[in-house]
This record gives sequence, structure tokens and C-alpha cells, in this order.
Amino acid sequence: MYKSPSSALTACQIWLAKRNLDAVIINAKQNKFSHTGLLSTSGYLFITRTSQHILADSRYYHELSAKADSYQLHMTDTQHPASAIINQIIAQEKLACVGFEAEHLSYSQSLSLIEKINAEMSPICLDELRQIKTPPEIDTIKSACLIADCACAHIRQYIRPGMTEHQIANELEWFMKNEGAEKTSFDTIVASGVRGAMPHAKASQKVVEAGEFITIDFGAQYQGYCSDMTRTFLVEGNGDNSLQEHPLYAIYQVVLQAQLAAIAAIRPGVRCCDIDSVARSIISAAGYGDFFGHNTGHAIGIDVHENPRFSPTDTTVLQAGMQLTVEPGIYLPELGGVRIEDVVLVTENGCEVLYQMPKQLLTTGEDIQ
Ligand SMILES: [Mn+2]
Repeated sequence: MYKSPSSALTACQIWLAKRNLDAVIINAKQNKFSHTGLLSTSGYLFITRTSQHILADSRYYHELSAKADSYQLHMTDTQHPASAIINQIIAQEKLACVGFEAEHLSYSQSLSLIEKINAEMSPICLDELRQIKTPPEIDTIKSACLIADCACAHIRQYIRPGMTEHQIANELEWFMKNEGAEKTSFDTIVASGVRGAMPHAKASQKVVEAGEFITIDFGAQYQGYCSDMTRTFLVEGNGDNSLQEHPLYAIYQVVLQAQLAAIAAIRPGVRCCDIDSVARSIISAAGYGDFFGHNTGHAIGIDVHENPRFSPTDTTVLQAGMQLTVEPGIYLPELGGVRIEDVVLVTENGCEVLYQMPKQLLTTGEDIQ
């Protein structure tokens, strides 16, 4: 599901008026999607205060004409480049100030656009229009999360000592696609043993060994929306050693405590940096502050990483309808690491965690008690 074009369009035209702009050229796929229902880097949207246009080449024209019938569709080709069509509309509607997504264009693309378009060009950012998710978007993200949640339960039982990280990533990705995912939200992270100390270690040919910790960070893209989930497990076959004696057991408990405390603090009206601080202060108080180098979380939607962030500096105030990850971690060089990540939906009174998968330290293979 994508936002009904009328709600995305109305929001964009209100935004134009607020910014004193006459029109905006939209090229980022995540900002076109709610209008067109198509996740494509090709083509442009041109929205003025009184009209709305999609500019696409022959590869996308017919699909778009079926999906976005409240927009004027223009076919672009070498004789009719997007800039010429936009200039025509600018002349017809007598537009003066046009916004463009500078952060989604290269420097040379920006220069070329400024040169070709007959209007005063103003760099803008449309991110704020995606921060509060609509009910249909929330439903779709919940479905993306359900796919990840089921895949997580499956992979925990699938993992055996002797498998490579690649094998585990492949199984996980196959499972999610079989459950309806279009693709993964990002390259699957499978980090076992000492590789767990690298927060973004992509799955490798390393063989997973009994008694290691294994961190799996992955997500499904479903109907254009992303999920993002991390769990750290103990690989079965730890022998007679008790779980409590594992060198990473203590940091697991600290990360879990930080993650739960951050989630408990999430509600409308709280600043994002304060949520980061809840998690960070617990990790710092336990003596691991230097080993938690990333943010506590990020908003998620059409893009896997959106704004706002649960970072030390993001003062955005939480509102109902925002969806963010909560993913503190501790990484000890040459020893390993732990990260636990959920997606949460900010509600009127607090937040809802979108995964069912338990968070106490679980061993791979066996059934959850
Ligand atoms: Mn994440």
C-alpha cells in the first residue's frame, strides 16, 4: 500500500505554500513513491500549487498511467527532455521559485538542473513529509516487520555449528522472499564470534562455531516499505559451560537493559536525543560507553534509514505515527559483540513494539522454552 495520491499531493501542496515555493521537482524514489506507487530512481515529479505532473520515459510510462491517474503524465525522450517539459509548465503557470532535492542529486546534476530550469531554484528537503506514517503505511510496515519476525524465529532454529555466515544469510533471505518480501531492506549482516565486534559485518564465508555469539541484522522490503531487526543468539553446543560464564553474557544483559529502558521512555513529546541518552547512560554506567559508537536508532519507512534519529544531537520531538528502530549495541574488539533491535511505532500514550521475537538470550536450534 502507498498513501493515496490525494493525501500525499495535498500534504505536498500545503508544504509548498508554507515554504513560499511555487513548485517542486522531486527525483528521490522515496519521495515519489507516495504519489506514483512506483519505487524508481528514473523520472521526475513536478508539483505546483495547482497542478501535478509525472515525467517518465517509455520504460515506466504505461505502468504509471495505470497507477497515478490524478497526475498529468508526460513522456520524456531525447527530443522532449524533462527540463523542457518543466519549463513549459513554468511558463504556462508563471512560476518563479522552484524547489529541488539537492541532497538527492550529485553536484553536477544540481548545477545542470539550475542551468536548465527557467526559475529561481531553491534546494529543499522533503523528509519531514514522511515522518508521520499514515494508517495504510503503518499496516504495510507491520507486514514487513511480520516477515522479519517469522524469518528470525526460523533462522534461530536453522543455525547449526559448521554452517557459514553466507549460508545463514541465504536461508534468511530465501525465507523472507518466500513470505512475500520483494527484497532485503539492506545487505544482511551475519556476524559470528569475533566478527560480532564489527557492527556492520556483512555475512562472510566464516564458519559459525559452537558456543559463539551470532548477531543477525536484516530486514524485508514489502510493498515498498522496510523492516529492520537484530537479534544476537548463542550458537548451540556450548558444552557444559553455563550461559552465565560466557564472556559476552554480561554485555548481553547490559544491551538488553538499555534497549528495554529506551523503549519504555518512548512516547509523544519526548525528544529523540533523550531516548538515545536513556540507552547510552545505561551502557556507560556499566563501563561500556566507549564500545557503543553508533546511534540508538533511526526512523524507518520507505527508506531503511530515515530521519529523525535516536542520536545524541537530534532534538526532534516524537509524535504519534512515527516509526523508529531501537538498537543499542556493545562491541568488544577481538571478543565479539551484542546488538538487539526492534522497530517501534510511537502511539498516543507510548509505543508499540512491532516484533514478537523474545529478547532474552536464546540458544540457536532448540525450541524456545
Ligand atoms: Mn537499523
